[in-house]
Amino acid sequence: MKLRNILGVAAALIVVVAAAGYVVLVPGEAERPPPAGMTEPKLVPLSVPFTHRWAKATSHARRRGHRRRRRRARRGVPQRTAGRQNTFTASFVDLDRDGWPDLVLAQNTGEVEILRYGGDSKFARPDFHSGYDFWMGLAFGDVDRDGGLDIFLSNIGNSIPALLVKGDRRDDQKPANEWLPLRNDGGFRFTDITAAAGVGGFGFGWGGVFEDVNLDGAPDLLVAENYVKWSVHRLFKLPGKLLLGDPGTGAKFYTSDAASNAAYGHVPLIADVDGDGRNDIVWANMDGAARAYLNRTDGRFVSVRLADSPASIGARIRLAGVPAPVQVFIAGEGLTSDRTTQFTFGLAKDGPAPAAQVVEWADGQVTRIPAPPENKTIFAVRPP
Ligand SMILES: [Ca+2]
Ligand SMILES: [Ca+2]
Ligand SMILES: [Ca+2]
Ligand SMILES: [Ca+2]
Repeated sequence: MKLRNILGVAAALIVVVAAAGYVVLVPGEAERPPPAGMTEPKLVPLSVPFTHRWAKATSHARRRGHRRRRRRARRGVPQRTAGRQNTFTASFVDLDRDGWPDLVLAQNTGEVEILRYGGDSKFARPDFHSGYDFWMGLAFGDVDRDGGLDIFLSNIGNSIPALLVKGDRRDDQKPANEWLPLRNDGGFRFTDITAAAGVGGFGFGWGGVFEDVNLDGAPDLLVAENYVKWSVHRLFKLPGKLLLGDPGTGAKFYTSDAASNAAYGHVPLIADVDGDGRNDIVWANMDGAARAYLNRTDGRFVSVRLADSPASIGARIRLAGVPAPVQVFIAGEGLTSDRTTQFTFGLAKDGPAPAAQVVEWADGQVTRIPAPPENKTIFAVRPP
């Protein structure tokens, strides 16, 4: 047998063994179908003619960085954990409603850092510990509709055996291996609600965003998945997640395949592509064309668009007279991405109409829009 044939057979065997090992070592993803009666979103695929090659553009520099850290570790150079690896996403957002933006950082092989800023020129570190992992995506939404912004963080989940992805973690720093939804209990106290919210048992996550896709009033969660450089994901692709929030409690999620994206997702983007008032979905992908879905869900909603300017950053939008989540315009969430300035609120099918749509600007001014028209978008501009 020629050497070339022998190498071919050996390569095939390695692929088969790696695939078999992956199936044995790595659990599949959890599935939690929604209960009967829950609104399924109606999403229509849209052709998108651009391709994003993020992974290929950055992989060489990242490999060089990993080699340099390994050499330093072998020479006995002390290796700090947090701060030496990538910080994937960082967002300024007012978590305690004192009018000052606080800071949340999602970083590789470290702990999530939540830093409180009180306007006194320094950041304080509340007593919060997320566990160590490859934290990447960062989203903010009011999942329990109590007026306080809750947080969602993604990581590599259960997709890769922990012994293969140690990074800069020390032996005593155990990986979390689960995505992390945090309920904001006020006063910089946060509760891990992974199990209660049904967000455990998922795979390699990247950027995430909250959006009420099925217009039932409860924030839903979209999370990109896959890692193009982890070769087994070429065989076992992860489809990305659309998790529908429970309209009863809002703090529990169910899986839906209505916005599937098995194309190495980097981040879901939210924008009203066709201007009909319902926000649509664009998956930015690492190694292929973007994939988009137009939102054609039947349902009642009110929608407000802010000026796309720094004056809109930090604005809190809420409805008066009906239970609804608060939404906040945050410059930078998802994963190295941004979101639209259009905020859409789904309304209960037979519920009352909101008395007003209220925009609380970061400078303290308030714009109140009484009896907002349903199923269309209105514009709000911060007063001078
Ligand atoms: Ca604050
Ligand atoms: Ca909340
Ligand atoms: Ca929803
Ligand atoms: Ca739309």
